[in-house]
Amino acid sequence: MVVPSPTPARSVAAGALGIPSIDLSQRRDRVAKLIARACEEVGFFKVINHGVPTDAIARMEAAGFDFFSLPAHEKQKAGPPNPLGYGSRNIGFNGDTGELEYLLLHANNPSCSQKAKMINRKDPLKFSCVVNEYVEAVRQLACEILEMLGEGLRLRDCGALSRPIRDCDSDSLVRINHYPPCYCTNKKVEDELCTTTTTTTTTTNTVATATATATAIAAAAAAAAKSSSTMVMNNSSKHKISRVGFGEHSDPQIISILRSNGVDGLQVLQPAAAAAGGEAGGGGVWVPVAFFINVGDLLQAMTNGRLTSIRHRAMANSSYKSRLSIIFFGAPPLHSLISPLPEMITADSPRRYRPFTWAEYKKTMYSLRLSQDRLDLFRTD
Ligand code: GA4
Repeated sequence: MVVPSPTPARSVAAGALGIPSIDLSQRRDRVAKLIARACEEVGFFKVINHGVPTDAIARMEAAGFDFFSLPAHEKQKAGPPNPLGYGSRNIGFNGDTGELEYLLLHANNPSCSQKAKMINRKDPLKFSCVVNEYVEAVRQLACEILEMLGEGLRLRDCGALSRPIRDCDSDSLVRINHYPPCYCTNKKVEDELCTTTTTTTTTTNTVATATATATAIAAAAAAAAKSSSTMVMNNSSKHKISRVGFGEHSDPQIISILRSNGVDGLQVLQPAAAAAGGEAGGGGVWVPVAFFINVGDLLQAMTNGRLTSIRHRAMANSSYKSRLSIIFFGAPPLHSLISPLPEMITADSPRRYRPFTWAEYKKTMYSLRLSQDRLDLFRTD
């Protein structure tokens, strides 16, 4: 079933949408309520004071930029993405494309496959250590957020949402997307592309554009400036264009945690000592702090539709800088049974989804296009 085109809407700036920003250093009971409210009302929010070490983020971003600055034939050795590995423009197996290149890796063992060994041939161990360090910090963040969500939703078992991701057989993934700078010499083409973009953007979609607004760590930005990607379209052109980099979709897993080195992002001022690698600024150091969190399809199913897996998309880069986003997709083990939690099924809210395994859901998702609504196929009504 193909999802009909969303109602045409304007592109709205992220700030204007009022995306909730949650400071995780507040009292736990307050944070738990805020997370539950953000998940119910928006399905998307950003977190600050999340505890993921700044230098782990910087090392991960630098490793991404190092890889994407390799010549195309070197990068191709880590591809094709079937489904894991290096991909360029092609997304999934059913004809979706986007203005990006990416690395898709298993979160539990990022360099286990022969392909992954091609990512950093000189030092595969270093690459895998950097990814492991980042993934473990972000997995911990994902699980803490899910446990607080459980408290905020007053679940009897507050670990029910996080346990599948903590499981050592968890099928979680990490994706590094690289959106090269993208320019156009032809003003008419630019206008056409920009018009198309504007008329198909929905309010909910713009949240992913917002994900492009977290600011780069200074070290990674320096790496970006050095990056000589083979996907850069035309360096000599005058006009910036805005196109879909990764089309509209919802994330299939339980929870997604995204960081981006977007150009005009959010920063907070921290004491100099607290922020290694940040950009110096007056009395302190400006460091990017936000992670963006979104509810995935499985969390929608486990909460019987009380939380909604938000549809989003990412625009292709329209700046002079390469943009890198890193997303952790928290998923259960392949054979876990996904079913609405008992307390989410009530007289007012009867069961909406039949039980299914993650393996079954994955099979369905890979048989469909990016924008298709897969969870609908598991509804009981
Ligand atoms: C969307 C979320 C993740 O990026 C992803 C994507 C996956 C892929 O790129 O291989 C999918 C897409 C995502 C959903 C539908 C299918 C599968 C591309 C596609 C057309 C890694 C995931 O898990 O699902």
